[in-house]
Amino acid sequence: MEEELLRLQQEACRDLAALHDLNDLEPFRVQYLGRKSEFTGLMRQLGQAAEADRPRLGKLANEIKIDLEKLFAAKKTELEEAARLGLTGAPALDLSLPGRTAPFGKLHPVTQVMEEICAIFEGMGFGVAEGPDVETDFYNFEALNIPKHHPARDMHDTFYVNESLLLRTHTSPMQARIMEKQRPPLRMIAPGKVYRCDSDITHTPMFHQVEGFLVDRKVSFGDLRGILGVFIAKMFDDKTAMRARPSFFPFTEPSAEIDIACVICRGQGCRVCKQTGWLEFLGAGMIDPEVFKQVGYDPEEYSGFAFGLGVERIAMLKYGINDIRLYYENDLRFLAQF
Ligand code: FA5
Repeated sequence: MEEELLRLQQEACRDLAALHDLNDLEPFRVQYLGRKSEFTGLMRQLGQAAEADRPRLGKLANEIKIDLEKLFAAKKTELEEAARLGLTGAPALDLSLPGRTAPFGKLHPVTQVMEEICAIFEGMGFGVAEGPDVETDFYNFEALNIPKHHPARDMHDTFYVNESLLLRTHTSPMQARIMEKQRPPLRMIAPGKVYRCDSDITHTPMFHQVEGFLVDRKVSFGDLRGILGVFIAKMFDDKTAMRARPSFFPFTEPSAEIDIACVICRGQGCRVCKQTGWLEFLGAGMIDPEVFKQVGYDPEEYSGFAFGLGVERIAMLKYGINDIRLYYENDLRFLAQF
């Protein structure tokens, strides 16, 4: 009988170890621990054993039973946990497989271009300053020689917060804010967000500009061309031609619209440049004496140039994107390419 008990114990342990499925637990219990199991049959036969052997065999049978019940309970917990984690039936863990790397995030393409623009001007000695997105009517318009009811206000489609506060429509207010605090010589850029009630494939209601200006004695339009020429060569390449067209801004005189040779067709004429060979690039000019008077500079002593460029526009030219709205749809398939 002792041999029978030990054999059964061995078989049960082997079968239990081989179990991998919760559904196989009940058949196992019936087979080894159930009322009709071979083991229960052996327990019943104990009464027929020699009287001297009975206590020892009884003790052994009990120990085996308790042991098996414990192992069975532990197996049940193990399989239930595996099922909860969804690991049932999964192949054994292969520790030699390479790990899964978390994808890296990247800076938004507009931020990348913005940083590149700032780095180029910083390399030419320009300082960087930032100003408020919610601006006063005074700095956004009045200080820039755009009084109330001036037709130039129509160019800006302004979002007003109240009578005297608005979302700035350009970064030019930073000219006045910086100049009234510092004396020339000045060489500054002011990057930031600007807002206009405007939306189509080349315009968004929020976009980025970088304002730049330089004030000193004897600054000329030639200096402006020189600085912008270096900028264009670094941003694109030194074969990219530029030209200045007469334009109008109330805060610069003379004013110019600067174009660059189309970066897609190299000036030959294509759909992007509407067959002209040129792309509008930024607004610029010599700072108007009226602006100098507002900030207390003597226009007889000082002169300076200013320019304002649209960052999304440059990013579109640089990457050959023809719809500005793509930058703000947050489609990762688009953004991940930069
Ligand atoms: C200005 O905003 C002037 N402050 C620029 C300036 C500064 C002139 C200093 C002279 C001296 P303009 O409205 O043209 O100018 O805008 C400048 C650039 O911003 C445009 O060339 C264009 O690239 C970009 N831009 C204008 N509106 C939008 C818009 N809705 N969405 C995206 N980019 C725009």
